[in-house]
Order: sequence, then structure tokens, then C-alpha cells
Amino acid sequence: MKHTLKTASLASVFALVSMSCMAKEPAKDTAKPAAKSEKMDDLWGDSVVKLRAADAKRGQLFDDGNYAMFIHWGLYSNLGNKVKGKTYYGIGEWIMNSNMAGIPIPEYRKLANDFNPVNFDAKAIAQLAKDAGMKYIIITSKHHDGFAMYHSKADKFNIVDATPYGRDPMKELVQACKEVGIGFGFYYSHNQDWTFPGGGKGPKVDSDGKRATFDDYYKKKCLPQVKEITSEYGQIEIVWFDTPGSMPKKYVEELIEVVRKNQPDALVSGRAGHGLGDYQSLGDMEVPHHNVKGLWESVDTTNDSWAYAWYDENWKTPKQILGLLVSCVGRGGTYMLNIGPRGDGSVPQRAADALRGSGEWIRRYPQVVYGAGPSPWQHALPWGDVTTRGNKLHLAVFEWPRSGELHLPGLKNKIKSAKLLTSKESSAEIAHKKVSGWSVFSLPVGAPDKLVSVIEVELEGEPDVDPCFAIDPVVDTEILAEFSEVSGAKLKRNRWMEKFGEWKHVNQVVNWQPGGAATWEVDVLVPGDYKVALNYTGKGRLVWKVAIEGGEAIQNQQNASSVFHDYRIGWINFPKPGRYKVGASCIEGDTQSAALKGIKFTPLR
Ligand code: JFZ
Repeated sequence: MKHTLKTASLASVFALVSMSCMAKEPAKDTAKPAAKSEKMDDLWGDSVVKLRAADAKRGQLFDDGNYAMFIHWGLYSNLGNKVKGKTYYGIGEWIMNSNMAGIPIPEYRKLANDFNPVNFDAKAIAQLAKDAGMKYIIITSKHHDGFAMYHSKADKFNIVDATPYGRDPMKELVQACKEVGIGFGFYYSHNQDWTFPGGGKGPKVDSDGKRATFDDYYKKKCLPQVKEITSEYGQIEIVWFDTPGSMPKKYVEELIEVVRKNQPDALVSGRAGHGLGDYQSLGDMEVPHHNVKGLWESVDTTNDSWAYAWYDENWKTPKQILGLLVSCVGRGGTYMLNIGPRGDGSVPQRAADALRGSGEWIRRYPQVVYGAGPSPWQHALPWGDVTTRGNKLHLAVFEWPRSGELHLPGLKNKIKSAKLLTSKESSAEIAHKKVSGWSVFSLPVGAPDKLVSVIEVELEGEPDVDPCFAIDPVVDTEILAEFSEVSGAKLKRNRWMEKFGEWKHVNQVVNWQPGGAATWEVDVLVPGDYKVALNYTGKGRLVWKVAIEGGEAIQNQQNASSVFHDYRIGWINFPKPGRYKVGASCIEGDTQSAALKGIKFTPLR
């Protein structure tokens, strides 16, 4: 009972923090001066999204299409973050912005003369998405730079009229998606338009030097273009509006009306603004740690930049991609993963390889992803994550326990059967037993799948689980500070840009007062000593105390730095199986600098 209450309140805390991330909040530890990043913050607007039930047909896309391809492709792709021999580090589609290279408008417009994506292969991209296991593609029809990647009649600054290429690649991509049987949708930057007179963050005068208003831009370009993308490309699945900023509500309402009229079954992204979208787009490059209700998606990219950046070889591996995808599905949402084709239209080989690698896994275990429900535990487990289908649990084991036993805490149902899936067709029944409320499965010593192994557990009745945090007896258990009960300190959401436009988010406990603590309730199966480490940032040397209520307390001084890092505190003893309350406190040193992200328990055997 207590846990249900606790988790319910955590869910609402998450809803609050995820929405407040859209609000203007000074970013800490930014790579760029705060003033500049705040400017970027202003552009997100006040997007409190009214979550709708998946009542309309358009909601079904997210029910079975948990995974999608995002594509950032435009004139900026030709630069790949290098301008006049100098490399700018950050999100490539922002290259003309003053936070990056600061390219004057006339100069940027000239890029169109050299834009000739002769290696663009619509069929190959659609096939890549299909092979990756993705259910639809969303591509930039027009990003903040104002250049249309399709044949627009409303503005000549487009790929057909302004480049030597002279073809509409979007026509080809729509067709190719149809042929391979996946959905299609457009990203459209409705507020920001940096090159059209009157556009958001754009020039304030037109070519004759006459004052241009947002209304001018809206009527001459934005509205006609949204009409074009929703009427000239057949049925589309989503219109992905972005960065509404302070765009007045009447414009957003009218744009959505156009989408509804032209594409009654299409979803409108949460970033349309004014809470008018169909679903919530969570912060970029972020997967929530706790289940989130309603329709939502996380957007992320295969490396660090959305658009192609020549230096960016920081690719996610197939296993990392699966980790992010399964967490999204496990938290109840969908995952959209981006690629940035080069200016010539080709897709970086390593991105394609990573997507195909994870796609092969999805083909082996489609039930883990498609049409799968969230984890009844509501958060990740130490060795992996869980998704569901009816009375079945899919245990996706990312870290195979070398002990030959997998420990699942808090499952109340009787288990009908447990099978280790070895491929789409075959599986092996595995033994299981109940020990102190934990389900323990006997496993072969080696993981059967080289990426992520899957155990399918059939239950009697619908999954019924105590979502308490539990300390795994074999695998490291990390519990985040955002799941703690905090007193005499504060839980605060912090986000910053690692490189320009590359967001990182951490919920951390700060403002430590004397006697303050972050406390977790944990279940212990195997008694004994565990190593304790805390993950934090701070200044100088800090003294931390970790105490078990009614039990052992340990304390230690360790270093601190501005980068989150695990610091060992010491060994602590849980004398018998059962429930404990464990608290962590920063007690000496520059306690006001201390920001706690999580606690980690490592079994000693
Ligand atoms: C926006 C764009 O500015 C960016 O270029 C890219 O297209 C990305 C997918 O979307 O950037 C955002 C928008 C919203 C948030 C973060 C970055 N957000 O709400 O956290």
C-alpha cells in the first residue's frame, strides 16, 4: 500500500519535472555562457501537454509502433559542422546560429548552390529503418534555417528551386516507405525560421527593407507550407512541430486545424505548443527513469549531434540502442532515434551498422518491443528491464548474472512457466523457485544471446508486483536519488548542455542541511556485507554518511569534482533478509556544492 502511494507521487513528480524542463530554468554547468543557453531555453515555450487517451485512431501508432527513425537533413548537413576550415562542436543543424558559426543569412542562402545530394537513396533509407525494426520515419521538411527539403511553392528557398539537385527527395522517401511498409511523417519548425522575414529569430525586415512581422512570415510561409506537407505527400503519420517559443496560441491552433483537416489520423507532436499536441515529447536525449502515463516519446540520436557532423563518431552500440529502446517501452513510451545523413545524402556506415545490429535483435524477440506494455516494477531492475504482454513478462537481461541465477524481486503472481528464449522459434524451460518473496530463476552460466537475453515468464493472472527497490545479490544495484525520500535537503532537476545543444539531465539531491538525508527503502534477499558507492558532484573534499535505520552507519571523506562520478564510501552490513531504510547525507565540507545522483550497492561475493 505504502509503495503504491510512493510510486504514484513519484510519477507525478516526474510529470512535473519533465514539464518544468520546458520552462525557463537557468542551466547549470553549461559549456557556453549561461546567457546564451537561456536564450535557447526561451525557444521551447511553455509546452504543458494535455495528455489525451489513445482514443483516436492516430493514437494506435504508438501502441504497436514503439520505435521510429528521426532524420535531420538539410543545407547544414553539407557543412557537417565545419565552416571556413574551423570546426564547431554541437548540434549541426544550429550551425548558422551565433552560438555556433554565426553565418550571415546571405552567405547561408548561398549554400543551396552547392547542395547536390546525388547519393541520396530513398529506398536504402526506408529499408534501413525497416531493417532496424523501426515503424515509421520522421524527417525535417524545414528546420530552423528555413530551407525546405521538399518542393515548396510558398518559398523558393527549397531543394527543387534553389539547388542543382532539382528533385524532391521527400516524394521518393514517402514512396519508399510505402513500399517497405513503414509510416512517414514530417518535422516542421513552425516558430523558428532564421532566414525568412518575420520568422521566429529571423530577420526583422524584408528584402526591400520593410518591417516584417511574425504574422507576415506565418501567412506567407508557415501556414502555406504546413498545408503543403499535409496535402501533397499522401497519408502521413505525424506532424512533428518543434520549439514553439512564444508563438501566439491562435497560430498553433490554426496549424493544428490544418493537420486535422488534411490528415485526420495524424498525430501532432507535443512541441506544437500551448499544450495542443496529442502527446508528450520528453526532453531531448533523455529516457525517463520512472513509468510515465499517457502517450509520450523520447527522442535521441545515434551519436551526439542530430544533423551530420564530420567529427562525430560517438556512436551508440547496438546494445546501448536496445537499452534505451527497452527502457522507453518499459517506462510506457516510444523511442525515436535519429540519423544525420551527409550533405550528399549518404548515411554514415557506423550509424547504419548499429541500427541493423539492434534491428536483428528485435527480429529475434519482437514481443519485447512491439505492442508491449510497461514494466509493473515501474523502473529498471539491476540486470535489465521488463516489458509485458497480457499475463506475460519479458525479462530483458542486459547484464547476465555469472552466478547462474537471476533474481526478480516483488512478484506476487504464481509463475506458470519460465522460458529462456533462444530465437524467435525456440526456447528452453528453466527452473524457478521462490525465496523470501523473490523469484529466482536457474540459468546457464553463459548468456544465450550475445546482446541481450530474454526470459519469458507466464503468470497466473495479470502481473501484480511490489515495485520496491531491491538489492540484487549478484549484480550491482544502482538506485537514483530521484527515488529517495528527501528531508533537510532538496530534490532538484538539473540540466545542462554538454556540447552546444546536447542536453544532459540529472535529478539530484542538493541544499544539504544539518541532519538532512536522502532515504531509500530497499529489500535485501542475501544478508551480508555490500560495498557502497555514492554518485555525486561537488567541490573540494566531502564527508558522506550512509546509515541503515536501526543498523550500521558508515562515513568517509572523498574527493569531489564537477563531473558525476562514483565515490566509494565503504562496506555496510545487512544482517538478515528483509526491508531496510538506507539514508545518505552530506555532512562535512562544502555541503552546498554537493549534488547526489545515486547510490550503488555491490555484493561482495
Ligand atoms: C530542438 C531543435 O532545436 C534541435 O535542433 C533538434 O531538432 C531537436 C530534436 O529539437 O531542440 C530541442 C527542443 C526541445 C528540447 C530540447 C531541444 N527540450 O524540450 O528539452
